[in-house]
Amino acid sequence: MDPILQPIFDEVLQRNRGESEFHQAVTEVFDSLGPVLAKNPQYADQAIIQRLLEPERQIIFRVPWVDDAGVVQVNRGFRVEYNSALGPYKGGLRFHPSVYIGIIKFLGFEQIFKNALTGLPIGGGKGGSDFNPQGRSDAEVMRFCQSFMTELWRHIGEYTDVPAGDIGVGGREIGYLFGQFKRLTNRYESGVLTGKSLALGGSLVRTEATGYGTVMFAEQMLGTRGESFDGQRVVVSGAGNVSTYAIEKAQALGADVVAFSDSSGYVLDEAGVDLDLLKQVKEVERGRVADYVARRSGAKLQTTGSIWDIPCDVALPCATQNELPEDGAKALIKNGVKAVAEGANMPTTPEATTLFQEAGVLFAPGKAANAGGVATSALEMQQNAQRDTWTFEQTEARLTSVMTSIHDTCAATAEEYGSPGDYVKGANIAGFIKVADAMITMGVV
Ligand code: NDP
Ligand code: 2IT
Repeated sequence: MDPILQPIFDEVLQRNRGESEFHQAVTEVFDSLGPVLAKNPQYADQAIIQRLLEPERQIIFRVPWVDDAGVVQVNRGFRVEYNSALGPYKGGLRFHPSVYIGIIKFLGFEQIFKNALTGLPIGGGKGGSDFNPQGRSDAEVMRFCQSFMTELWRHIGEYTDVPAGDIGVGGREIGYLFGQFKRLTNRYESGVLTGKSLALGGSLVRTEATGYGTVMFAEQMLGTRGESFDGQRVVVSGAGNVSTYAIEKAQALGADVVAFSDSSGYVLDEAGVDLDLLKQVKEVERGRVADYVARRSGAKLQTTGSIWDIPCDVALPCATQNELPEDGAKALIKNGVKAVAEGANMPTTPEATTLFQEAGVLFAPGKAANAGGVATSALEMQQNAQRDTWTFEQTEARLTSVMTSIHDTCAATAEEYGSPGDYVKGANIAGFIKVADAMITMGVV
């Protein structure tokens, strides 16, 4: 690590004890910043790094609710309003039992740079709860969301902080959250949440945007080596929002997608994933991957081993953090993988990332490759502000141009700072400079 950054990192460890995912996300950014600080002494002089590391505001709250059996449950709610140099705090809410402050801070920290890369006016934030929606009825999810919003409403607003979905939070949850916000504030403020259903002022393409955007980015990356998705064999982890629409776009570009997963195991379907069946099982029935296999002859469910053992040309980790470790990278490289693009946030461990880069595999970090979701959220905010709705084609065209611009910015920045082809450095440096310059312009605030 750069000598200017090492003492700052030591302090990060000291002041944020036990938050291993946050430490990992900071290390990843710090590993890119040495040449930037050498070229731009004003960032160190103005303590930009120290200010960026400290969230502007962190809210932790009790979320009590009553389950269907009449038992009182207590969860913990979080909203980390990380950085608003470029616009209102913007980022998703995650409902998953693993959620604690270290996960929300890693996601919020990454979100600052990701949102900067979109070129749209959004700051960075993240929130969520350790609530586990799995196995809960619609009525339980509704009561939980209403209790969660009963605290959150006072902290958010279209000019302040605009939450959206993430793991465990989709259109259903956003609808319940919006309903309770409206009831508490007596304001139909569409721009306070994104990822809304169309009936509540949502945007076309927002559902598809993260997965589509990840594939668009990977397509651009493959293009630099004269390749495309057409005819490639693709493995996608996860079976949620990002995975489903990454599969849809990869198939549309002519790829052969043969595998997906959830936390119960992975499915190998050599005939090519039946996306209509996957959507029926996951989006409509909220089932498990075993329900897909039960209705699809030839598809096999594996509950041991790793999805990354399946030979493929392109791997798209789209489930969760640290799901692609060193062993997975070794197996993918041995089997000749050409490109890896992160649909999830920080799915590849640092050791695995290094292996891909050393092996010359094209590698797209999440803060660039999965930025299509939040970019389309910003487009939803634009439509809400205009009280307008754009067509699917118009919105997808904007998404395509944002993803192309992020790709080109990352590639050009990597080149400028002496690491051509290194999209990790390109993304970290370009995102950092955008936020740092805005912070300097505003003085010490
Ligand atoms: P979903 O809840 O729709 O899907 C998550 C998928 O990942 C499910 O298949 C889930 O399986 C699996 N998964 C989640 N946690 C784990 C775990 N600990 N171990 C194994 N599998 C797991 O979430 P999204 O698709 O929205 O999000 C996926 C990733 O993409 C996350 O990293 C998120 O932060 C990131 N992302 C999402 C964006 C969005 O717009 N939604 C935007 C940018 C990034 P199971 O159901 O069994 O838990
Ligand atoms: O990680 C992410 O970028 C998201 N979960 C989407 C955030 C958003 O505000 O749309």
